[in-house]
Amino acid sequence: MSAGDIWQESNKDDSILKLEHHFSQTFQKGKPEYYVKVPGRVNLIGEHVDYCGYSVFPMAIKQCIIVAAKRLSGHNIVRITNTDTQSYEDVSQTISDIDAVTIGKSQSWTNYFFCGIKGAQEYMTEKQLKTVENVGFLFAVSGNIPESAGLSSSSALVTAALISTLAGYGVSVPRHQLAEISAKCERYIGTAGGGMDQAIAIHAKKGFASRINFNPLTIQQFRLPDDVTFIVAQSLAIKNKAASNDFNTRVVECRLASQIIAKSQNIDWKNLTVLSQLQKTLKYSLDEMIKLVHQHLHKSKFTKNEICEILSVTEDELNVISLTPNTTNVLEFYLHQRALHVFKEAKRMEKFCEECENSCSPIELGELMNLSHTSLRDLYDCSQSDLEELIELCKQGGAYGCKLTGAGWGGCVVIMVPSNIKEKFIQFLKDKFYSKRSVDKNKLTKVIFATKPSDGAFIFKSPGVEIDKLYELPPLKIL
Ligand code: NG1
Repeated sequence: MSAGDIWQESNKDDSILKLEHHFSQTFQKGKPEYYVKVPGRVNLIGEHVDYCGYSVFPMAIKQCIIVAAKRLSGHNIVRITNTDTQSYEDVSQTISDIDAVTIGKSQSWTNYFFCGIKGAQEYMTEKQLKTVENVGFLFAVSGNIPESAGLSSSSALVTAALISTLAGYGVSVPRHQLAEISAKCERYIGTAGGGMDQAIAIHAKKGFASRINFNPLTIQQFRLPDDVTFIVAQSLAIKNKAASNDFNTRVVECRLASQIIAKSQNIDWKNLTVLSQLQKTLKYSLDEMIKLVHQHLHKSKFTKNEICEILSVTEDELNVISLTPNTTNVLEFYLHQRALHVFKEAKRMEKFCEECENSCSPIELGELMNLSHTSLRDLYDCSQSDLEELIELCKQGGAYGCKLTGAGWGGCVVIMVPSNIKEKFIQFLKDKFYSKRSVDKNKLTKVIFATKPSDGAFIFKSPGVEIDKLYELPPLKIL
């Protein structure tokens, strides 16, 4: 998709019609002016490495968040409603009162949405764009990305809120910048994510998986083997990563690993926050980095006191330099295992891309996915018993490869199977895994489904609505 076509033709399927109906019922203000659609994703390889600066390899899925939007002239308020009224409350808020500190205090669905609005406002302030006085919004949201399942529902929501707000203010932002703004503003919720989810949500291309490189953000599209199908299966173990400090503890462990190795190499460690930066500074290969892990990080746990001694800082200093607000109470860190996972996963990711470009053998690609999962389980310690049961069954059912996708500790697995066994495989998991759990028969297609690489975010206007003429706002355009 080129940078210019974030605006697309109207696309009125059933979900849009339902959303439009909900919008009109709730706000009693006629029809939405425009819609923003943002997909979820699965990550095929490169797990828990984006926040260390290493490349990832996700693809967008067709499950998405859709926002129906209308601008309100003369009001500085935003009203947000969700089609799932049972689970999500409506909210009305003065836009200028949305602030990062309050957002970080709870993980309500509207706070994710506020992250996006806040991100849009900050971008406009930073670029000294003329703020649009007294313009508010009506937003109706619908979505079918399973929540807290590692399919990036939160980033899709934040990104949809960001694009909806910027579009409403008539601000043009290139796609790569949208991804960066969205990654930054989602951190207000309290997790120190690396940017994979927002980048794929914005840059995905139908039919392709994307290699996403960071610093600077670049995207390369890759074809996957023709005769395979990717299946997503939920473990049914729910993990809300913003509600615990597990995710941030991993981010911090990787940071501490890079700082301790940096100190051992006489490098100014205080400014080193990610492992890829350390590698760049040292000009070492990934294999050389792996050697450093073995030389300088012991396998047993590091206590906080020990880390303070090695880095010659007080606990208070360490809290400020290296930890996040929700990890200052963590007393034990596994640095050897986490750094080893990151460097080996970065190597696997490179191999995966080479394989896609060359022989594209499903057996080789599947093996790399399996190795990735084993490392996530054994070195990164972010698997979970239901996930493990599912992984074992996938292997028995004839998968080429399978792994947890996203942060883990529950959520989904992504499985690559030969296309000709797709139906049989899904039935196998239904019989062996889901039949033992109470899953409503009508919901089975939501807990296990085949997926294809889908397009990234786009905006489309309601048919017949002349957006640019509605208010005296700048034209709605995103580059
Ligand atoms: P999930 O939990 O699927 O949203 C998280 C991070 C990613 C990445 C993966 C692990 C956020 C928004 N997402 O994904 O950036 O680090 O874990 O590979 O923090």
